Amino acid sequence: MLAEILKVKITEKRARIVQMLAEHSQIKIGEFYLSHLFNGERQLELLVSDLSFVDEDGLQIHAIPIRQVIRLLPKAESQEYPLTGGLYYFLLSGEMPGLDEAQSMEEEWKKRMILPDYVENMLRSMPPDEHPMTMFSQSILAMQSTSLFARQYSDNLQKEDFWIPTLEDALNLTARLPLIASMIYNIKYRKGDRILPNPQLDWSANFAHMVGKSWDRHYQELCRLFFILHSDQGIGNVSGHTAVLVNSALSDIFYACSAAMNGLAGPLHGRANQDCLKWILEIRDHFGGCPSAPELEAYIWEYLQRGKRIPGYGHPVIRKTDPRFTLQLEFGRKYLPQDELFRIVELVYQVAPQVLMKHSKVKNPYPNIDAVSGSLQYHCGVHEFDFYPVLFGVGRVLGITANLVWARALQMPLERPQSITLDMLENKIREPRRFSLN
Ligand code: NMX
Ligand code: MLT
Repeated sequence: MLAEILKVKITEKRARIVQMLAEHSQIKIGEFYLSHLFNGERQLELLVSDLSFVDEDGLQIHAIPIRQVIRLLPKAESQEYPLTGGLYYFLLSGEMPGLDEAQSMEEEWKKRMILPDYVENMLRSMPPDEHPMTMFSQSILAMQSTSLFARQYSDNLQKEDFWIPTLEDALNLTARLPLIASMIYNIKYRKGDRILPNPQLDWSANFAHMVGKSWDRHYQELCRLFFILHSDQGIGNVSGHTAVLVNSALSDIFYACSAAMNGLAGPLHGRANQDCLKWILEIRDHFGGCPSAPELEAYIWEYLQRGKRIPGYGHPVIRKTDPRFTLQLEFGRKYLPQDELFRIVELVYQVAPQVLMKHSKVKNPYPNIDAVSGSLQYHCGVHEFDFYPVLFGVGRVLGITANLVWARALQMPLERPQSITLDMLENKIREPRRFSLN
């Protein structure tokens, strides 16, 4: 049924691209300057994702702002946050699902929630001090041998059909994510205990169940919110772009997502949630609790003087408080307003933007998705903050795999920009006219 819907949309979008290229292939979309080569290509519109878009106001999925997405996605009876299956259906199809469609995606995942034994054996044999993100990336990579795309590609799969086994791979990988993440958690922090999935539970609640929190309805709701908020963010971000780049070589979804997770593991990207919670704990320990606003202001000044970055603050694109931060803040205000760490997070939000504006060249002094997520996890008993980037990764693989299905559907080519040397750049500066004729 989903594949049928996709087939119709793929035909329509392929035709739009063919027509655009036939009629307007020489139209100028933008221009770039020398500075772009040294500022991480900020604001250059160089990639196409028809799933989501980020601008200074934050994320839109299929042109709907994330706050509305959360409001519109279907919720199961007596649940406060939407089913993650509905989000995945929406990402892939572009159509807002009803409860039936969301539940049918959840059922599809349940059928596929099986992990090859060797993944568990591999995880159990890894050193105890291995970072959980390394374990997560390795697990995804280890399953590459299960890729249907890779197998069918060797058997003469036609280009127009590349998306079909890619969709199968996407469904298989995403179904296994709660199993992999909970297994890593249990091996690292719960003496290796293994809890089997409960077929009565949805994908997110099953994760909560498999890390030993099936009794905790707040944690189930937090997981639903968390995974949806972390799912997609265009494909210009490091993890999204890495996946698209790797997949453009026709490396399958497992190769691409493993690579993406290695990018997400960086402190400027997904690891910021781990660093942020650690920093909030340092503040608590330094003051023996929640400080006053002037005390915190002085602390942050001193911290910035040491050349440090405030984790969870700033963004390459968004220029205000990230709506994904606000949605989580609202969860905290509802369920844990008196929690000490959450109160510190709220105080940092009051104090840090003004200090950052005065202190540094930061373009956005406001919080991003990572400034609050850890405090909610911590309150719900997930204290092991080096695990938080894995939780980010579980969400992000949803958006990445949906993008990769579409990248194959739209037959996106091998990415291969040109690189040039410093001498060549200096020659262009000396002789701009000669080069602008190119
Ligand atoms: N704390 C202190 N100084 C900052 C911060 C911050 N949080 N963010 C930016 N700056 C400063 C910094 O000095 C930078 O200059 P330089 O590169 O020379 O050190 C200057 O402001 C200009 O940076 P921007 O152009 O505003 O930001 P950019 O687009 O380069 O980077 C981030 C965006 C998100 C990487 C950056 O704001 C940052 O490092 N934040 C902390 C880490 C973080 O929260 N990352 C998570 C982002 C979201 N995610 O999950 O992926
Ligand atoms: C993300 O969710 O990927 C981050 O906000 C970083 C980005 O958008 O570049």
